[in-house]
Amino acid sequence: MAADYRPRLITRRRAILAGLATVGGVFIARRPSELPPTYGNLLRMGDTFTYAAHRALLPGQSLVKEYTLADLSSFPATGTTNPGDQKDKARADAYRTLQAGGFADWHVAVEGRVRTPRSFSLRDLKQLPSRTQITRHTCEEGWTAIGQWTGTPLSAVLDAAGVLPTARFVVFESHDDWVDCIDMLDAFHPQTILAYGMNGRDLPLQHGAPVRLRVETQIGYKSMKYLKRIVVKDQFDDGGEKGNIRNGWAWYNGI
Ligand SMILES: Nc1nc2c(c(=O)[nH]1)N[C@H]1C(S)=C(S)[C@@H](COP(=O)(O)O)O[C@H]1N2
Ligand SMILES: [Mo]
Repeated sequence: MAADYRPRLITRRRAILAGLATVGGVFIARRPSELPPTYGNLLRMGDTFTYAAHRALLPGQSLVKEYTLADLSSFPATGTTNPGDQKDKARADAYRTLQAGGFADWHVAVEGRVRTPRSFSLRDLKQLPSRTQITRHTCEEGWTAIGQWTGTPLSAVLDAAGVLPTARFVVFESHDDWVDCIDMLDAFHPQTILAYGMNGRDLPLQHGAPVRLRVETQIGYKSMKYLKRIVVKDQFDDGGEKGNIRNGWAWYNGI
């Protein structure tokens, strides 16, 4: 499976320029065979177009720009900054307990359409190959920041569990009760990582400790903090009430 998603070392900028040169033909010739099914209403038609255009114009695994240490900026924390403070007491307590133990008992489950459902501790993740990348985070609220992230490529975790050939989406759940998903192209993208380090240190509490997702090909809210569970699915899953589509956010928001 992983072989289908082998990285191609070409920058997204170059890919976009090359793509635009032949936009009409390329768009028709390389239109993704199937779009995620649940965009639902008229206002979300732009998302479908963005998704189709990205999937058609960009070679699947082109990399986003990476920066140098000299480019690091201050990095605000938004949304949940401590799941121990959330209203739901059971969830808050569960997170506090993990935190009090230095996350030694934290695990992320990898389930669903995989050959071997597994659970990874922080230590397990650190024993898999690691990747460090300095990237620009873009929040839908209008700010950007550059940070360095270290973690395990999601592809390594998915390969360890053995994704079944029919699988098409990867769903994520967090300790603050977020649900979101990405498609296989983003899941196996070389810069999509489960990050446990930020700017050379353990991932701080406010930025998603102990492990967050980094989806560098999409806008900030796709990079889920406080990861808890990963479920591989054959079908698109909008996350129901908790999912970002029903809460007015775009499911696909490529940059
Ligand atoms: N679990 C969880 N993940 C989350 C959020 C959140 O509130 N909870 N906020 C999102 C948004 S909108 C952004 S911009 C980034 C913020 O990451 P940061 O707090 O490290 O800057 O995380 C995203 N992932
Ligand atoms: Mo955001």
